[in-house]
Amino acid sequence: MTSNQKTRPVGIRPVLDTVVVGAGFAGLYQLYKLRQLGLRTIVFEAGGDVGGTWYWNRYPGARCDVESMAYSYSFSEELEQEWVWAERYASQPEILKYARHVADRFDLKKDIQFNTRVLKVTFEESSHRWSVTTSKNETFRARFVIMALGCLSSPHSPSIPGLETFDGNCYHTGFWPHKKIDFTGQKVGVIGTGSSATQAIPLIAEQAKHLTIFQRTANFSIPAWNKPLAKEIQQQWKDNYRKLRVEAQQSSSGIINMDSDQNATDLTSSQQQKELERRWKYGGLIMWNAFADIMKNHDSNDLVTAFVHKKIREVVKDPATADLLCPRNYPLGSKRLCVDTNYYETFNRPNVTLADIKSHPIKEITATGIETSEGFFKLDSIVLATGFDAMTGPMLNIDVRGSDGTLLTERWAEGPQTYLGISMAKFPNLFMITGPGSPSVLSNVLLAIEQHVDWITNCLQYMTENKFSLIEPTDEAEKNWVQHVNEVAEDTLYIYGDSWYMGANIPGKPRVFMPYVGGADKYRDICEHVSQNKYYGFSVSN
Ligand code: NA7
Repeated sequence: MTSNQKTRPVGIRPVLDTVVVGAGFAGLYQLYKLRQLGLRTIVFEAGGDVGGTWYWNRYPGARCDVESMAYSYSFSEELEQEWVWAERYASQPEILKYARHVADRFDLKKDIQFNTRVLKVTFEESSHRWSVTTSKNETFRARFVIMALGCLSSPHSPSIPGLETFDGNCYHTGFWPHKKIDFTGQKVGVIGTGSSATQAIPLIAEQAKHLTIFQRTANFSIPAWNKPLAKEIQQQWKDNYRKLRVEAQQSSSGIINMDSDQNATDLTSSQQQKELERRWKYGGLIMWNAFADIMKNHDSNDLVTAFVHKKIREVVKDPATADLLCPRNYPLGSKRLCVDTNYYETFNRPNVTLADIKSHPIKEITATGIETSEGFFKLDSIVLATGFDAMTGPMLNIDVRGSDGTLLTERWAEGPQTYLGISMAKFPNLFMITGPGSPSVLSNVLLAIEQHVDWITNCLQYMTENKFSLIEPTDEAEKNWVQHVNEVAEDTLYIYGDSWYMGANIPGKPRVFMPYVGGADKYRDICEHVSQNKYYGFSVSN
């Protein structure tokens, strides 16, 4: 302890250069980069360890829907070369192990305070510092705040009457217990049929005595064809990583082999079917970009929809169940595509029932089960696979107050207002990693994270070198960006799905398409252009 620390009154903390909120993949890499700049940084993390999404989402079958060789950091060649992935798509335990490995390898944990939630961040006009208050009732001051909160970190529990009266066990996929849950011999109900549910359902069905799936909206799910990752494939990636990373950065989706440059309308019917079969056999998210016009042209989208319906009917033996599982009334891809292992096959099991709660809504949950307008389902456990208050929820859960007392809740009342999804007018020196208005969840998120962290780090270096103390976007730049984000979305079919991208899954949330759909490659160019032109659209001052 230095003499300075000895005499400091209790409760007063030294002024930091930077506070980072969150120790998932974004926060970890941001800390690594800030250290290189020599900035004094503390990371606050609500969980008990690193990993973010992969720390919390421990439900059975949790797995990334981007292939493991691509869903990994690119900033360290040594890390790239030494890490060995076990499967084509990494499971949650393996990804969490990877995050822990990164934290240990780069000695990051010593600057992270775990089990500490940031509750309030306030810009202090007098000192031009952010004051950051945590759940441990401590307040820190910092020049910069970087929100590394994740896009899907605020679990959403539905307000179904009686939910709290249920006597059995109730779990949320996004807040899964750390101990092993055994459903053997139980009657289990899963509410929801999004990505989390489609991954969990096949495994729960293998254990449970009986599983009932309460489906409000059928989702499109594409087989992952997951398998152990062959050594040769892994080596090919490692030998070509630099080239492949650049290729990914220069693609619209941030994922290689995914984008298409051919419109369905330019192909014959047999060419269309051949391409769809090829993508189905490859598996996973690439179905989303089967044709260049899939998210632009209803007819092109309809033919991919019909193809997936055909596949569902080929797998699911009971025609009525197959029919219920066929998604309708919204374009494929406008809600996040699911990537599964044996999802549709599970409905052929004798111990699985699909309950259609669109036609027969849930009336209430009682101590012993779920009452729908069709009848009563007696249950021992309920799994809420009901998603997240996505993209804006994590920010709005913190009491954020900018200059002139501006409240984030008021600023975002009609939907998120950001410049580039990275910064906001009235919130000087505050940055968001993969915030609303950036491609984030529409691209390979790890790539999106690295791009934002690099951009923010360069910006802080620019500020420091030029002795600037404050940076924030102008109102005009922010307004223009929000308008651009909306315009590009309105030109696509994305806006026709009641998705979490649109905020449609949360009652009362403004319906705004939140991620930037203009392409990760194009977006990267825009960010470069901004920084290379003296942070065009920002006002910088000392
Ligand atoms: P999602 O994709 O938001 O799925 C949530 C599911 O829960 C979806 O099927 C919803 O039906 C259903 N849901 C939500 N609220 C209710 C209520 N009140 N009653 C019945 N059903 C409800 O979340 P996930 O966790 O699966 O996935 C999130 C992302 O994580 C995913 O997209 C990947 O990127 C990874 P709805 O469709 O709203 O009718």
